[in-house]
Amino acid sequence: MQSDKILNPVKNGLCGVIEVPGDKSISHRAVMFGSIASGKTIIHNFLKGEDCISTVSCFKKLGIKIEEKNNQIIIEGSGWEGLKEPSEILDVGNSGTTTRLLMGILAGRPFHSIIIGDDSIAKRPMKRVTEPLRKLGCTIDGRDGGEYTPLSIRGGEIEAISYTLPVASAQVKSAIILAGLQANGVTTIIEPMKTRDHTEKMIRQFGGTIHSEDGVIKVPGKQSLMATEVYVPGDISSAAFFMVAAAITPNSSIKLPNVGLNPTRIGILDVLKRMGACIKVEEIRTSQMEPVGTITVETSELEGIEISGDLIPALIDELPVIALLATQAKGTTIIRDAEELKVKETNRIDAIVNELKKLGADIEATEDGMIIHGKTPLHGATVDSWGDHRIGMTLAIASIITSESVVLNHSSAINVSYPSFFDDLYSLFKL
Ligand code: SPQ
Repeated sequence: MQSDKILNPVKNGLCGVIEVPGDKSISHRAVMFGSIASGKTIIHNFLKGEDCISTVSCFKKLGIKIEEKNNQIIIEGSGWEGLKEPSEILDVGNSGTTTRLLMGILAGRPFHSIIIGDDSIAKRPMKRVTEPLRKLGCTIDGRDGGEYTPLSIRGGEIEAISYTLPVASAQVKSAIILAGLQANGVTTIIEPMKTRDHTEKMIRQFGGTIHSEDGVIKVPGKQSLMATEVYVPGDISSAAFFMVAAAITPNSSIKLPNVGLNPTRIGILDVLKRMGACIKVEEIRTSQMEPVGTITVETSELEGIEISGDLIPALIDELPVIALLATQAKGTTIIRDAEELKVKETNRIDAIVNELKKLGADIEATEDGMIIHGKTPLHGATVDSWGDHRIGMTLAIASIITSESVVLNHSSAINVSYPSFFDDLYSLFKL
């Protein structure tokens, strides 16, 4: 993957309206639920990023008819029984969500499958999912005792369990929920911290039952789901790049309509407000079960803050771009309790600290986060995405305010979640 891009700083500020693409987490889940439900599921505003395309490709290999018509994804599901033993290996590409949620679905299916992914997936920990699924009675093997891909899964009859999540992870929670839907009995999951709840919402949308109260989730087993129509809201994790761009660039204002505002995902709004950003959230409505609204951010005077604790799961994917934001805030920003960043597409603490330093940032890594001193002018340099879409987009946003051009190596990693990112970014440049 050699895709270098020369990025020039903006001269006159950023201005405009960007409708960011569909939410990645919700797009994955819509394909998965459409594939296990009975009937025709229609998905609107599906994210055509590489990760979600990997999910579609895996379910096609599992025998599900999925096609794209008039910009909609149409899935013909026949319930759980519609999934058939694949004759080919299931390739999840770069997608952790595909890997882990797929494992949960396959745990209850009476056949054998093999999951592989790219070099990044091969380094991401899977025992966090393998272990609870084994407790349900599924047979899983993989490198290092089931920690790493390739993974071999033989599913079948499974029994409900009660399980306390050792890490705050929506992917682990979702994998157990998806297995629990097929198990004998009621599966109980205890969540130490609230994580994104798109899986729970979508079960209800597809006519299923799930109870969630005070961090305890109960999933009755042997459930059948019914196909439905899904409208995917804009991805707040993609919108975050433009929120930060507007806040740190002089003479700028960016409006972002139709952005998903699920309370488990809006930590970035809290951070921007606490740092003193000029931000407005309006036109809030509920689209199906997900809140949606319009966010407007303008050039802002920012102050450093501390970001830690329960807030971390609500902004985990935004922390690289929040680190950039903090370089333009007066004072010190401390990010704690974010060790999960080390097991994403890259070690995102090392990646962002190394790359922002090359641009002149005053930033240091800690055991569980970062410390950033601002406000620091940024200069040109050659930087690298480390093959991680969120690192790539953060560095592209940084290049808007550098004093010279930035060369971004491996920029194509961005296609994982936002293939039209550069077109949208350049549309904001004022002449
Ligand atoms: O799918 P993947 O590769 O894990 O994607 C990332 C991302 O930055 O897009 C993380 F690397 O998002 C995860 C997120 O960090 C998507 C996700 C989900 O859809 O359930 C949950 C989070 O991961 P986790 O491990 O905290 O559950």
